[in-house]
Amino acid sequence: MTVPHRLLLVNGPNLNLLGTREPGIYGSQTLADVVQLVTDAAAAHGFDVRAVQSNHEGVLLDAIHDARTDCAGIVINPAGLTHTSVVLRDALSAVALPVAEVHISDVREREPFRHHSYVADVAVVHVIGEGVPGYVTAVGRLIDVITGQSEG
Ligand code: CA2
Repeated sequence: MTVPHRLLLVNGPNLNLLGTREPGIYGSQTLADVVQLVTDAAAAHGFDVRAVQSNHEGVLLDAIHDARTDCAGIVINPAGLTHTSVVLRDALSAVALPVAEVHISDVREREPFRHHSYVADVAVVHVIGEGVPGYVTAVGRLIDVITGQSEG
């Protein structure tokens, strides 16, 4: 079977507020900027992008399940669900696509409750604390995994 040239970009709860609040932590770029950057980075490698952001966990789970049929990998910033959600982790594990986990801020340097990620060990790429440009780094590294140029 040929590998689809499409990535799913998932942004979790509250990331619709990017660029409107807390610029000291998350910068001033918006969610629309993130989607454009990821779309352009993927296009440079011949991939297109389906983007979803939701404040509802079930919507994110459905999008991840749907990716099974037509995506080659998933770039995800699970936001606060990173630290709480076994069901999100189970969905990512179930679809068995390569996953890149992105965090804009350096969660390792923040409150202790942000230090654990339920997603970390189902992801093959981790980009943490590089700001919004970290999404672009994640796309490049994930596509290297998909195309067999890297183990992750
Ligand atoms: O650093 C990240 O990317 C996070 O995933 C962002 C989450 C946070 O819960 C994680 O620990 C780290 C928060 C997303 C909320 O985004 C906002 C953006 C602008 C203003 C307010 C919230």
